[in-house]
Amino acid sequence: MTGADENYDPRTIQDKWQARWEELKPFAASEDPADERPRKYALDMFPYPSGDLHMGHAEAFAIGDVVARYWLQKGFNVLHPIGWDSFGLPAENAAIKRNSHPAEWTYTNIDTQAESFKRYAASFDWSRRLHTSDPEYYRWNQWLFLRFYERGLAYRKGGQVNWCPNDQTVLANEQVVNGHCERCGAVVEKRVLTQWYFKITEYADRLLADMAELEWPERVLLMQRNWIGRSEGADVTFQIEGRAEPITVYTTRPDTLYGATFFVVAADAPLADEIVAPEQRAEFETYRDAVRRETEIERLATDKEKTGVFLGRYAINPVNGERIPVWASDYVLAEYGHGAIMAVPAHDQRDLDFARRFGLPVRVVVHTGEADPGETGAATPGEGELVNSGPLDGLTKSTAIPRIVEILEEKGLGKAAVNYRLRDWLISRQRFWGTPIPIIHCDACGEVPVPDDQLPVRLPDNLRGADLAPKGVSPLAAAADWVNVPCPKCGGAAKRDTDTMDTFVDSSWYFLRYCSPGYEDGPFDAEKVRRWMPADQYTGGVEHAILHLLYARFFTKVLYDMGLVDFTEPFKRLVNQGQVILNGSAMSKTTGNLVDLGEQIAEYGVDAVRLTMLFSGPPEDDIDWADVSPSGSVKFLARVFRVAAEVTSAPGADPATGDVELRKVTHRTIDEVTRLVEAHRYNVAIARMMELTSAARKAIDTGAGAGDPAVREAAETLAVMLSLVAPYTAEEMWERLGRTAPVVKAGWPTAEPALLVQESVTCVVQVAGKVRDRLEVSPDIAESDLERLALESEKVRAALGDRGVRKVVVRAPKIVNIVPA
Ligand code: ANZ
Ligand code: ZN
Repeated sequence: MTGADENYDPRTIQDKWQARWEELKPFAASEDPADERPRKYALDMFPYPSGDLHMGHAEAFAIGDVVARYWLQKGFNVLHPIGWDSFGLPAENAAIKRNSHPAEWTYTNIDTQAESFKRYAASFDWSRRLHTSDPEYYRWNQWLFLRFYERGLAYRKGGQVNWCPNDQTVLANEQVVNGHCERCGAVVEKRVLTQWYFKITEYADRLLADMAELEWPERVLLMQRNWIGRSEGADVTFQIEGRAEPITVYTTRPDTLYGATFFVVAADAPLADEIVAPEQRAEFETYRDAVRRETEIERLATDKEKTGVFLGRYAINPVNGERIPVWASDYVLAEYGHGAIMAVPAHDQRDLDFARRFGLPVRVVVHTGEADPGETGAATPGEGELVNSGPLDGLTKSTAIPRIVEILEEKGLGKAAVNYRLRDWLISRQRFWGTPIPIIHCDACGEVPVPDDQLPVRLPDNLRGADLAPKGVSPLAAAADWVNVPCPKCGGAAKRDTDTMDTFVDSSWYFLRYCSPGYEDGPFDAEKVRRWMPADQYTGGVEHAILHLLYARFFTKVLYDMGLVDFTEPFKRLVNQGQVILNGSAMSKTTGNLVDLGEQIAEYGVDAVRLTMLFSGPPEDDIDWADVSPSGSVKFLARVFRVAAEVTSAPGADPATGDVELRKVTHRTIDEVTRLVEAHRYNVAIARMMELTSAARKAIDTGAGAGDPAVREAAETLAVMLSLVAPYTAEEMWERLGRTAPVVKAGWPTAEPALLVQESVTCVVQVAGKVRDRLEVSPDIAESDLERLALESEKVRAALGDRGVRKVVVRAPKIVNIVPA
């Protein structure tokens, strides 16, 4: 063994093995029916091709890769695919700037990212690669749209929608974050437009109920639950004087019905316009127009003074016949419940603010023991005893609710009701680079679906540059030769729908397409999907907690109802990685607070970057790149590499004849790392590998020597374990050890139970120099653990009495000396 051989040179190793893996294809999932290995599906959220891979990708894909490689080592037939979410606005904006076609920018970036992924040693089955902007893919978006359409789950309706003035397109509610466009950050406006929707509300209950079977982070489930926003209450009908039709309101507090002192209709709802009295119309219209100009943020701000207009009408309280004035205001939303409310100022803060602003009466109907809200300005929403409420007097809030619902139901004045915050998913966009909606509008026949055999409806390829500039209507509208087509039904002159689909449609089912890419008879081969799905683990960012993850769950349920899949949840287990940040804040090109992945790799090598990502902490934590040490990772890799390079025993040497102490460390490491990897505690698993490396080093230098079979066993174990984290180094170690590539298929080691038996040692605990207790502890107990155990000892506490501790001296594992204050 020469010195040069023992040098760790990441660049040479990377080049060598990247080329070899291209030949070996160790990561192809097998579809061979004779392959009896159990299957696992490791899914990563597919990237948007915004440029080259960045640090965020490097983290997410390092995590997903550990999972896939672990399963491969464990002998599973693993599906670990990759593709690109390649429709979307940035490509279009780039094309406008460069006077080119969005496809040019998109596919160039995809190629760059694909090369970088290969360099990064991501264990993908490249034969399944897909791009959602390929007609072979988006054809099936269109096909699925048409199936949704047939089932009444895709429909067009007019109404108020969110409009991003910057991107010049509508947005789904899910894409409006605190009143801002999720993509560009502009303040979202309201417009009244006719748009396409998917009826996700029909699945609200199932989306809630099925969460019980998901092994997902609790905070993601909570975000989905809140977004769906199920509430229980009652619908109550009020007559309006001078109007035949009664008006229904939704309330979560029907028990407070006797405390309703006024009535409020959403100012921008058609109902307000319909019922306003002639003498109030002018004032109302001025107010309504102002409300329409408000952004969602202004509208829902709780600290803003309440505004409104009296509509000159009265509603009749159904239980006591009382006449209460009807107002219009912006704090009632047109799109929630029935767009109208009974206002109970004593027990609802918004109503109280409104009542105080306009001098409306406040009547307490639930006695909570708190001060009078009319005087304090603080509503009392809590539990209490009912007063001023006829048959409800003396009941508590929680018994009064079912009682009043019963009374209302008997009299036909109301009924129990459930409401959701969730709205239908608005999917049409007025931009070019997306899936054309496969509908043709005919004056004679109305909406006519494009027949299946005419799919895909391809994007026209003659639009480029300035043709794509946002103009409030889809750029496709300008492509006359594309838009004007004969009606498929009557043959008359008709026009294509010119909107494209939200790109979240593309990502709602791509994981199914991976199971049978290239399939031509449908979006996926049901048989293959049955084999692989649901995905065993899904890895990606928490920013998708609501958007993508909710939509994908919805799609899966619809496909289940269509009989196309036999499961109702797509992702059993979800892992959300944290962000890679720098100096305490998010990385960003504009502020220059940025670390370039390519530069990190050039400087430290792929393996060190991957190792650093995984070693920095648990996957869900943020990584501050200013606090980590890629050069420390390089040193560790060099150290572990040298251990393998120095082994002199022959492959297959019987470890049973080797040094028992080292073997014990090796097998304890196997046992612990297995459990740590299963629990996603990769950082701790790596720490264990480092300890084993030190033990092996010690054995070579001052113990059994490089020829001992136990040293080989330790080195081989390290190579296999490291193949999850630092694949290039592991592969080179494996080869140096005289084994055959690829190491990722070497098989995960199993710990020998006999070597796990831990003797204990007796630790003496002294207080002020006197022995007070004896603890049986593991020989490799950490100092901090030992200190804690000693301080927790009853005998030690008794000896300390009420004295504090000045100092603790720990000599693990044998002595702890406590110096009292
Ligand atoms: C009377 C009442 C009394 C209410 C009380 C609350 C407390 P969630 O839980 O979000 O479903 N509401 C109903 N429709 C509304 C709309 N379109 N815009 C604004 N507010 C609306 O909230 C339901 C409650 O929000 C309903 O119960 C209603 O006010 C209000 F002491 O009715 B409540
Ligand atoms: Zn027609």
